[in-house]
Amino acid sequence: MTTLNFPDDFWWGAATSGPQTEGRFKKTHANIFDYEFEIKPEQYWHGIGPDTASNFYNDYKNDIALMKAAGLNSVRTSIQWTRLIDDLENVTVNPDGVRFYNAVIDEFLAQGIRPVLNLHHFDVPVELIHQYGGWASKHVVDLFVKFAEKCFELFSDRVTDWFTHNEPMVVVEGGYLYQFHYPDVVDGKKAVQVAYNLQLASSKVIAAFRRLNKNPNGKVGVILNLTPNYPATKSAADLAAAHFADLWQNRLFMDASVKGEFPEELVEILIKDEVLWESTPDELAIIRENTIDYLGVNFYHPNRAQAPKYSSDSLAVDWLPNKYFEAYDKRGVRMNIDKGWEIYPKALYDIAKNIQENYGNIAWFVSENGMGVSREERYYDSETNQIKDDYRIQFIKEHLYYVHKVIAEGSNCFGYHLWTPIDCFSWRNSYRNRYGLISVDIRRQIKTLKKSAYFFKDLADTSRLELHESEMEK
Ligand code: BGP
Repeated sequence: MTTLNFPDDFWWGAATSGPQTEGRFKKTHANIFDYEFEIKPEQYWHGIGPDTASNFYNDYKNDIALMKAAGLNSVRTSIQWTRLIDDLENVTVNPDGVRFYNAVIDEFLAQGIRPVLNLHHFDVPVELIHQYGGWASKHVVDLFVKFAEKCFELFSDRVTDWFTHNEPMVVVEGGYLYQFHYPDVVDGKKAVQVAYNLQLASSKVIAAFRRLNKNPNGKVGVILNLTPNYPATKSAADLAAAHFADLWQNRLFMDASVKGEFPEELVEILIKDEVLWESTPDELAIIRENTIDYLGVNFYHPNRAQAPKYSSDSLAVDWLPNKYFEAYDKRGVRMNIDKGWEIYPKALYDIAKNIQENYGNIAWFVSENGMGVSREERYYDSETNQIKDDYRIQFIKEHLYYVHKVIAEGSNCFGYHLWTPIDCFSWRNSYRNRYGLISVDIRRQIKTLKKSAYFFKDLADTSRLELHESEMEK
């Protein structure tokens, strides 16, 4: 048995988002999920949409008390643009939205929990897609900046920790390449513009934060889903594929957010392929001058890449980034079979080393990590009235082993947030995979601490983790 000690002021917390918890109650606008559920409810697991979610809008006090009971000292959620703003063009605020987010922030603070607020968690107002083409439009970028300005004016007196986007690459992939989020477009050139516009939005919001933030301790960052792209083999073709995947999936947002510029090599490829984004010198200056204070890293599973089997240099195929790489499913690896994701904790170490060595050792935290499991009621234990989620505890421990190791080697990591405090709505998967420390019976809205919540409370209270040999070096 080994004992690992973490820093005293470490963020022990969990992350969620507005659209996945609040429910649609009293919202003036529909985000893409609200809308899609109206028109295609069958796309959602068991026909369950975001309209009630985990009822955080009504039940936030009870939920925050449960988060406290699970030991969380910091919690990330997001402000829904579709709740806070009434008139999206003229940016007037909705009084009930302001009341609600004030009440949530004050309740977190009253419970001694640090509220961490994100501004965009995939939940663009659907009418901005219908009117302007969503993130493909720079007008939408500017409307988002105005929404962010309102957030800073209203809440930055009490909230010190802000993030511009959650996983912008998922917006690009889900909405414009691989059809897992509305508007389900497949258009590589548009995807490139959307990626650029999301970065521009993040940088402009950071500029606004520098002007409007009311709190001397205030900081702003972005949350990126990063993973090494491990090549399938050491062949030159696979190495080149993994290299491009890294440029596209990781370095595009990472370099622009931390260093203020896009990777030159990626820009050259996009120019050669005639799909580069439209930008202006003024915009590029904004990106250069408004880099992040700190970084959130979401990590669930590693990516592996191989050379594409078929060349898409054919005239019949429009440009897609997959011209250069294809996902590689390695055999014989550990899997979370419910979600279909590989479990490989060491990747978190590799991510951290990359941040340490290539990004000036910028301050960062694990902003999401977690294990989604289906039919979790299988693990219900009537004696303790708990879901005995030992697999989740194991998953957390194995990842924390590497977080500890890399901190000991000088990495500037200041926290670990699990996805998620309370089981929440997960887009088209709805409530299929449960990730929470706290379970929710979605019909009766009864919430109960799982075994992992008690484990997490002990961890947060002591900043100490006991590990067996078998839980290390996975
Ligand atoms: C991340 C998102 C979260 C959450 C999580 C779990 O990509 O930031 O919003 O959904 O993944 O994944 P899933 O919901 O697909 O199971």
